[in-house]
Amino acid sequence: MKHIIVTGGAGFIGSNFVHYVVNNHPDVFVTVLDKLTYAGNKANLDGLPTDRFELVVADICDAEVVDKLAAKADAIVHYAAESHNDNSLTDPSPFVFTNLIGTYTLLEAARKYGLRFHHISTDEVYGDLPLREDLPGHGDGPGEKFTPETPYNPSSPYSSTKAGSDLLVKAWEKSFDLYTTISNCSNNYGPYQHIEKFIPRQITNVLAGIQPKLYGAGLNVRDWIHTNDHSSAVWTILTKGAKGETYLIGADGEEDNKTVVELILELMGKDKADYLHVNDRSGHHDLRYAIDASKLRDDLGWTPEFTDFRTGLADTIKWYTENENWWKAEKDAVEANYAKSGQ
Ligand code: NAD
Ligand code: TDX
Repeated sequence: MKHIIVTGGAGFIGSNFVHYVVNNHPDVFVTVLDKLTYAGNKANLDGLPTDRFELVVADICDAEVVDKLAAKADAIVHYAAESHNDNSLTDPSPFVFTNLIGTYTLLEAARKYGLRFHHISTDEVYGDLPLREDLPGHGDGPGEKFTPETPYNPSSPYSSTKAGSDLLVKAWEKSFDLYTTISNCSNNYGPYQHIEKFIPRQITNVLAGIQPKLYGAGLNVRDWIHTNDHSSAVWTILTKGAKGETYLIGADGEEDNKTVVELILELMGKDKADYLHVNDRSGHHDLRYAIDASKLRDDLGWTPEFTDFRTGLADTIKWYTENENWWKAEKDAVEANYAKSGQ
């Protein structure tokens, strides 16, 4: 693979992968295809050598642009998506276009030129799990974490359009013999995450003198993985993954939201109780996500490196503290938007 297209490569996770590839694989040229929505940021690609990558600003639904780029490439690694659950509850429309029509457009180009296709998806396609204390195996028993065999059961317009995009990828593999793989990853954290998301929102709240905002009682559990580990996993699957297979990516990082908010406050030298409970996510707020990544570990030999959540969170706090220029201009608008729903 000498030339890969990375869609959504100016977003949080896609840009981490672009840096990972450019830094570790000097023989690969990267074309980033990104529309630069509110979530995309050119600055996420700063410092990359211009002879190793290019940024093409366009929509993945634009079949003409996609066709031209695909004609020159060997593979598509597909990150671009509308990615925030809360936004999908206010206006599902861009989720349907980008996540479904966009994925279809890329698959058609991959089919025409016979490209390798890796699809980035989420554990949210599986719905949610009961809390550990309500399970006989305390969360580790058979069927108590997501596996590639877990039936799809998405809750939100975001997760349902991601589920639909996964199904398109599976169909293009079966119907047209395209060499596809899918990865479903758990919640990512790290530098460059948009401040609408849980962890960076709370860190930048503290930095801006605003109290952190916890939805409901904060008992919901997320399985946190550092975005650097997500990138190494995707590279492993892209280069070693078997055709038509799904791999779950996770690093055994379950924490409830209340614990995370309290840890952020503690690491930032504040009173652990200095946060507000606000309106819960509307509709069905998924209770618990947990990944069984044994297929990726056992079959492809991948292991995560950044498994100390406290250290990873401290590094992330340091990054947002030192990079106020990256997030400050957007903070008021993001908070004003949340205020409309009492959050
Ligand atoms: P993000 O919102 O930070 O970035 C999305 C990127 O896609 C942005 O750069 C945006 O400009 C671009 N984009 C959006 N619509 C586009 C379009 N129509 N055409 C071209 N570019 C477009 O998202 P993220 O958190 O980096 O997530 C990336 C991928 O990883 C998504 O597919 C998401 O579903 C998946 N994922 C995210 C997480 C997480 O915790 N954030 C976990 C598992 C999987
Ligand atoms: O201010 C907040 N307070 C709060 O308690 C926000 C923004 C969120 N929350 C809660 C809701 C969730 O239980 O924190 C948890 C995490 O919320 P998000 O950061 O919005 O993530 P989530 O809904 O879990 O989805 C994320 O992980 C899976 C990503 O946004 C998705 O793109 C990915 O697929």
